[in-house]
Amino acid sequence: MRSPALLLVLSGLAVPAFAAIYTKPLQLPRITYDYVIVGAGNAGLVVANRLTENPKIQVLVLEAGISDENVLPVIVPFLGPTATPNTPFDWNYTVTPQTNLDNRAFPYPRGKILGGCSTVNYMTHHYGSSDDYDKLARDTGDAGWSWNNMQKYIQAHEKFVPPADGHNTTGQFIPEKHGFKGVTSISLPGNSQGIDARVLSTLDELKSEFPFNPDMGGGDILGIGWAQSSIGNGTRSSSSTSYLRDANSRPNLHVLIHATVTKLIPNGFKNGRVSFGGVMFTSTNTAIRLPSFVYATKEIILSAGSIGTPQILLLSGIGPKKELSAMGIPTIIDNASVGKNMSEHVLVPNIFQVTGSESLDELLRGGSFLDTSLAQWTANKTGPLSNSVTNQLGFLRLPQNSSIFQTVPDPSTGPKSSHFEFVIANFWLNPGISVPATGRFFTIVTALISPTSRGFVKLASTDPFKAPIINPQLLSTAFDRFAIREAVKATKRFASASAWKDYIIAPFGSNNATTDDEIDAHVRSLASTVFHPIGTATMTKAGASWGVVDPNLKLKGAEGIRIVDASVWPTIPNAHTQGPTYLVAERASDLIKADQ
Ligand SMILES: Cc1cc2nc3c(=O)[nH]c(=O)nc-3n(C[C@H](O)[C@H](O)[C@H](O)COP(=O)(O)OP(=O)(O)OC[C@H]3O[C@@H](n4cnc5c(N)ncnc54)[C@H](O)[C@@H]3O)c2cc1C
Ligand SMILES: *[C@@H]1O[C@H](CO)[C@@H](O)[C@H](O)[C@H]1NC(C)=O
Ligand SMILES: *[C@@H]1O[C@H](CO)[C@@H](O)[C@H](O)[C@H]1NC(C)=O
Ligand SMILES: *[C@@H]1O[C@H](CO)[C@@H](O)[C@H](O)[C@H]1NC(C)=O
Ligand SMILES: *[C@@H]1O[C@H](CO)[C@@H](O)[C@H](O)[C@H]1NC(C)=O
Ligand SMILES: *[C@@H]1O[C@H](CO)[C@@H](O)[C@H](O)[C@H]1NC(C)=O
Ligand SMILES: *[C@@H]1O[C@H](CO)[C@@H](O)[C@H](O)[C@H]1NC(C)=O
Ligand SMILES: *[C@@H]1O[C@H](CO)[C@@H](O)[C@H](O)[C@H]1NC(C)=O
Ligand SMILES: CC(=O)N[C@H]1CO[C@H](CO)[C@@H](O)[C@@H]1O
Repeated sequence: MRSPALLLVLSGLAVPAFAAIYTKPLQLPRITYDYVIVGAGNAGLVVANRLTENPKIQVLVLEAGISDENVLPVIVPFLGPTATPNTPFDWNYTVTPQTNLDNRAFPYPRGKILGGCSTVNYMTHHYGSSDDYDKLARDTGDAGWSWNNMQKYIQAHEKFVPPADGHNTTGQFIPEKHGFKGVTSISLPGNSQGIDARVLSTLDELKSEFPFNPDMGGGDILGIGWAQSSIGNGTRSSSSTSYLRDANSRPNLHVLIHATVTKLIPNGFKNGRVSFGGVMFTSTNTAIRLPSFVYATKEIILSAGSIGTPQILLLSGIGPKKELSAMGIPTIIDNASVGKNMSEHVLVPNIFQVTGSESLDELLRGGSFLDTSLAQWTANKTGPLSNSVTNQLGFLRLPQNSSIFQTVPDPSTGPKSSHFEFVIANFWLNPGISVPATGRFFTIVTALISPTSRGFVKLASTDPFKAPIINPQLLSTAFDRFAIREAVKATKRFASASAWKDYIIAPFGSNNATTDDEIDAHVRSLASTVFHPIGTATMTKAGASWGVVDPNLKLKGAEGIRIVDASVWPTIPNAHTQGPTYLVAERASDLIKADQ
């Protein structure tokens, strides 16, 4: 997706400069703050915004990455998939070779930029099932995490806005479930993908298996319906363009970019526990790389994400003593759970060859269709580029009588939750593998939503600039392999509806699989992830024998550190994970304020 037009548009974009952003440590007006937030990502900027609502509270955010100003691929929605992997705003991680995926290793992007992953993701936005939150409340013994209580944070977070094409959205969502006065812009699809009517007709023809869901936003997630995305006015809405922009003019909020945090520093004992107050970091924007220090008088908020957070904990001597000792790191808090129980949504693209000229593949090939689409987007933020990658998605359950349930208990978070997901796209949607030079494609992406495999993140080196080892151990259980196989079979039933008869020519490549063995081979050769890691700093009950944070998100066994990001979710929600991360960060802000 490279074209000369990209550069032209880039130079013509006028995005207002951020006020509170510093680029070198010496520019910081102070070294002591009430709160130091590590990571200006999805969650970190929510907390930064909420805490600085009180003008007396001084907050510093340290971010390893760059500014998102004028970075076209993270502004134009359909270009989102070009923002990673291996770009100047990606951490460029790779997973270890995956035993159950033909020993393939593949890129594992994470945003290294203001807004973190909310700036580089595919913008699908929703919150998960009510079961997800009610299970979290049960598992942690804190009713504050229940769906009943968490829904008020949807009102605080989202500003539901009209789609880019201004179409009549009656029947595509349920207004009562949404917020219209929050911070982050959310909207329904802003451009037809050409197949919208075929999808709706399929939901009608095969309604017993694929029922229409009138609102995919959250709570009741089963069925297939219109996708909601973090897009407003045909432009990406990230935690940077929303929560940070919103707090830009506050003199009590400072953000330092190019600042990689390397260690959390203890400053004594409090209530019989190790207390932390210092943060060590290294600027990558100075001639000589020397460590710098800042101090938090109230709390350090660790929001470095599911990979960065365990890495920083381990570098600070907080983690499994055996592993730390083996690396020569003195153990400050022995906790076996740090970096463990990582959970992911496995993704498999199921691609079909199609007829006609409706598909959007030409956009990926960067020809004249991309040029005219960019011109349209530049002129008035409409057209195919104003839209995300999908117009319809859905969450589905395995039948109750599935053979796997004779040996494995149902791992979904409850009866209103799913086992797998469909993401429907009218083009070649195969993350990491380029579209062939010719041909037209339609993709039903399947994702495993209730995985039982658990992986881990651990240090590869004591050098904070070396990537940690990331092994999600995808499809390492019989349940996971069964569920993804059944998900692929479901796409074949979906594609057999009459609406596709004059559209689909044939399955593409290994999607021609019919037997279980062939389907398993198709999965092993193509599967990757939806980039939704959670669980590496799990929340458990206070006093539990495992877990990293208490239900109030305070680091177990420590004073002065709270963890606020996707890593605290013990079980992966029935959602793409930015929405659940936003809600956790909104409630975390209330919990922090309550302790002031
Ligand atoms: C390619 C991709 C596509 C995705 N698509 C979707 C989607 O369509 N919908 C959806 O809901 N979710 C999607 N996700 C997932 C979702 O975006 C993430 O789950 C969520 O944003 C994570 O938020 P977080 O706050 O936990 O972490 P992040 O947003 O990653 O924030 C962590 C921040 O900490 C910084 N940091 C890390 N280490 C350090 C350090 N040592 N020092 C200083 N700073 C540090 C990082 O640079 C980053 O800015 C996608 C993710 C990716 C990568
Ligand atoms: C990731 O790769 C890109 C492209 O090679 C590079 O510009 C960037 O600096 C890399 N990021 C990191 C964290 O190494
Ligand atoms: C939108 O469509 C609904 C029914 O389909 C109709 O009742 C309503 O008047 C329409 N709204 C506008 C603004 O046209
Ligand atoms: C979107 O556009 C409308 C109308 O032009 C404007 O009022 C609004 O502020 C814009 N929203 C954002 C988030 O830019
Ligand atoms: C991983 O999670 C399970 C519960 O799902 C728990 O029993 C186990 O102790 C956890 N492991 C670690 C190392 O925390
Ligand atoms: C946006 O611009 C395109 C041409 O580039 C035009 O066809 C379309 O009508 C415009 N849309 C709006 C809402 O102004
Ligand atoms: C499950 O039940 C349905 C009918 O309710 C039946 O068609 C199907 O064959 C059953 N599947 C198994 C694995 O028993
Ligand atoms: C399915 O496609 C593969 C190529 O991906 C091909 O090798 C195989 O022969 C095809 N099988 C059938 C039955 O068409
Ligand atoms: C698994 C484990 O070691 N968990 C521990 C994490 O740290 C807290 C506080 O030290 C302990 O209570 C947990 O048992």
